Amino acid sequence: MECGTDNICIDNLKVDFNFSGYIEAGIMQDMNMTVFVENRGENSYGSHVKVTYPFGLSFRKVTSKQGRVGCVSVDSDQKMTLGITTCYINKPIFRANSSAVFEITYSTNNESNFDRMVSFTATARSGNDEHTADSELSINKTVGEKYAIYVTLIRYGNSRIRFNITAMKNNLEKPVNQIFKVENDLRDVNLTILIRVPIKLGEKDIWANKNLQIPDCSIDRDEKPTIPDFVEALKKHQSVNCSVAVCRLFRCSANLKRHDLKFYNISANVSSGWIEQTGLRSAVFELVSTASLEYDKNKYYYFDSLDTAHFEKINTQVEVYEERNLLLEIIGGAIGGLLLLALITTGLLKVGFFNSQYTLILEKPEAPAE
Ligand SMILES: [Ca+2]
Repeated sequence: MECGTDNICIDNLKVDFNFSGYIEAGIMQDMNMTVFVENRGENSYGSHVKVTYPFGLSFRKVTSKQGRVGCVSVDSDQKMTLGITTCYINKPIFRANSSAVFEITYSTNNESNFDRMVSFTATARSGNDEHTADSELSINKTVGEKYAIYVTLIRYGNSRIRFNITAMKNNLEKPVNQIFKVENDLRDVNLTILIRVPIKLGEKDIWANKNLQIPDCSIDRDEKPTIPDFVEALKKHQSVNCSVAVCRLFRCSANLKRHDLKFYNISANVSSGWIEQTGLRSAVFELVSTASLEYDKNKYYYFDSLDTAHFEKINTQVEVYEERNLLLEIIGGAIGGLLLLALITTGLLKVGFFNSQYTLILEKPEAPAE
């Protein structure tokens, strides 16, 4: 035997485990737990590791990385009980000073609804009668569990409207349609889409309808601009956004299924009344609405860590122009044309163009007479 002179095999098992990353419910729908077992003592017989795992996970497979391993597993079938995976290591003898590494794959199903923290334990056992005192036979780890989501915001309706400011006494209106599309790719999710729409510049309303609404959204509040002197700001950048205008914040709660699409329409008439106070007679203003996503960060994490997909803006160009006086232009054009004609005629007379032409015409009819 390899158990020393006393002929008693005293093993010294140590177990540990970790997770590859975190629990990604809903993406891979698989999570891997890597288990490390060492025998730092003498030969160990019938050595095995018991892993307990929460309700909602199903045992899929075990993959050996080092040593031999064979597992059986029973999933939990109700919330308060645990699943148990039992893995035998290098059966029948887990030799002295050897180690084994294996990966257990559990899958999460879409319906599984964990608590935020999920607990796992691994316990090593053997058939040996004695174990050294410094054996590390049990370990418990808790893992945060979040649902991966992938939601994108896409804008529709970058458009252009035109206002003729010479006719602006009438307070013109032009229809505008700004649309945000929300696309949910990975899993069901509850979230809120926040939409900010400029509604007031200075004392004047931007939209003809003072009570601007977005279907499926509620009005949260009207936010004051951060830049009080909008006239100065708009001289530099003709962007009518929430820094210069009062913006209405809309909250749109959405319960989106996987692959759901949802559209949010800002569809109303822009009135021209606010333009005069800018002092600009000819400009292209950008009327900027924005949308962003809000979700429970304790429950969900964004699949793609890029923040860009969380935010989108729509610019509607509001072109302002002054009508030129058409009659004056026609008269001006006619006089100019006549002047040019006179100049050309004078020039041609000077070089004798008309004389030579005249001679040519006079000479022609004589030819057939001969
Ligand atoms: Ca011994």
